[in-house]
Amino acid sequence: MTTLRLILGDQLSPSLSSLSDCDKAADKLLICEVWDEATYVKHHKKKIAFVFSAMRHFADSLKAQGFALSYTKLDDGENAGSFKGEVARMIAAHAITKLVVTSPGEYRLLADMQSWQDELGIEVEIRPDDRFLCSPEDFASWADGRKKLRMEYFYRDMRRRYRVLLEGDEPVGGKWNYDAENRKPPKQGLDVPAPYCVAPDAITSEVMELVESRFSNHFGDIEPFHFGVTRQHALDALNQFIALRLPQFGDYQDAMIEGEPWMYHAHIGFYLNCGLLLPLECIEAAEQAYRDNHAPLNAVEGFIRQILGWREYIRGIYWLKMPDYAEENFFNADRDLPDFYWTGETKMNCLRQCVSETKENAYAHHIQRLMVLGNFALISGIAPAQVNDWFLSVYADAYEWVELPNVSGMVLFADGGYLASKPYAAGGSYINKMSNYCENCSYKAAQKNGPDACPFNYLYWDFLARNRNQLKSNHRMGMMYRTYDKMDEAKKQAIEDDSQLFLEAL
Ligand code: DLZ
Ligand code: SF4
Repeated sequence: MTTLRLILGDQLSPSLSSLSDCDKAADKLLICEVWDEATYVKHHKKKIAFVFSAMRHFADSLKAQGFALSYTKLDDGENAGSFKGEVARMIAAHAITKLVVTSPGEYRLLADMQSWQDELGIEVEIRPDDRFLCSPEDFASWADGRKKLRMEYFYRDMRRRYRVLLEGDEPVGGKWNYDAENRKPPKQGLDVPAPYCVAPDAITSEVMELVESRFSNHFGDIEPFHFGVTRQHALDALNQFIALRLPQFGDYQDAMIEGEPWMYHAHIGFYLNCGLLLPLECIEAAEQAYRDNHAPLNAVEGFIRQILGWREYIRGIYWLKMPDYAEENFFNADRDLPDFYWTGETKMNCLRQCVSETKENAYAHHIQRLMVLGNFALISGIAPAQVNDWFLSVYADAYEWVELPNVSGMVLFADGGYLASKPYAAGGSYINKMSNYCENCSYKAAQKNGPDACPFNYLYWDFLARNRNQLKSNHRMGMMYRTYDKMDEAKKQAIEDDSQLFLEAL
């Protein structure tokens, strides 16, 4: 009568539900590096190295606490290559009668696990992942009866439920949302602090060699590697963000500067999404910084909204809408993802910068992902499945529960407006306003048509024209269609011709 507790690579939290009643003397724990997980999309090398190193460090910390943990390395001769195969090996070796696991972050795995009880012939208990602040059941009852969901109302409920940034029952400062204050363009001479960096230790170095040899055909640079890989590192990264970056996080949330991939963002998504940090401790640290007069309200509220509001909201949508959500394609977009998403070889400097930083860091900040990489995919009509695959594989913080709704819903509007009220499409002038990328571009941001014009400019209007049927009843798009309709025929023709020429050359 032995219980096995399986811990996945994004479940590196001691408070995990699958461990809550663990009997150290009797139960077995399993953490395993498996080929299936490392290759179901071709993850960035740095992402695999990060996850494996964090898994190995977490396993060591559990062993040091006296847990009977088996760890399977990718190259172990007997490695079965899949979670189910590894569980089966444990059953054969240790007379396991029951498996306990915390519900995984991806639908495909949950569906797989639901068949294990029959296939493996032992009791399988899948427990809720209570590291999140809103359960799928709570979210479903919040969403029940609403035709369209809006994050803002969900977020207000969460603020009240967790009593975050409240005075009595009202929001601190009188407003729930200070987003309007969070769009300052980058100033000359901003002194952006260096990001949190940890030199690779022996475990990380070993993993880096493994990744270099086994995943050499995956996208991305393995060096330099400076992510944290332990709970203490993750806490240090959080504290460094609160101390050095949070005060300006709000102001420059949408700003992009060439050669400054990290800006004032937190870069804690890697740690949060694999379990090395928990959401409430990040929220509390930020609120404390406001109460201590260390950071202004627009920054603190904006940061908290990402974690308490947006992160929980999109996870709720994921579990509410899967598996159909992965198939959504409102605009019937079917163009292949251009090669430059992998190579960075394009004359468009904004895309070149964002791709090359992604390749180097397995990271790009929110507005690079949304307004440059995502916006381009949206307005040029790239097939959602390919865009989703790209985002899921290249970012070290990406798991499908977080990636899919962000990309299909927020970036591509592929769900037709279930998650967002309008497509986040924009021409070159927004990128020009919020970045200095256009200064070093072969194209001219101010030029609207012709061979030197910024492609975002004509592609934006072409996107509206192409998708008029789908968008004409969206009242938030009305003004843009009225502007388009006022253009003379020659201008409309130039938009169509330039777009066709450009898209064919992709
Ligand atoms: C991302 C990832 C990778 C690359 N490799 C593993 C692995 O070998 N073993 C593991 O337990 N988890 C890995 N992960 C994280 C899983 O993909 C993640 O737990 C599931 O997708 C559920 O969110
Ligand atoms: Fe990007 Fe257009 Fe600016 Fe070039 S001009 S950097 S393509 S927005």
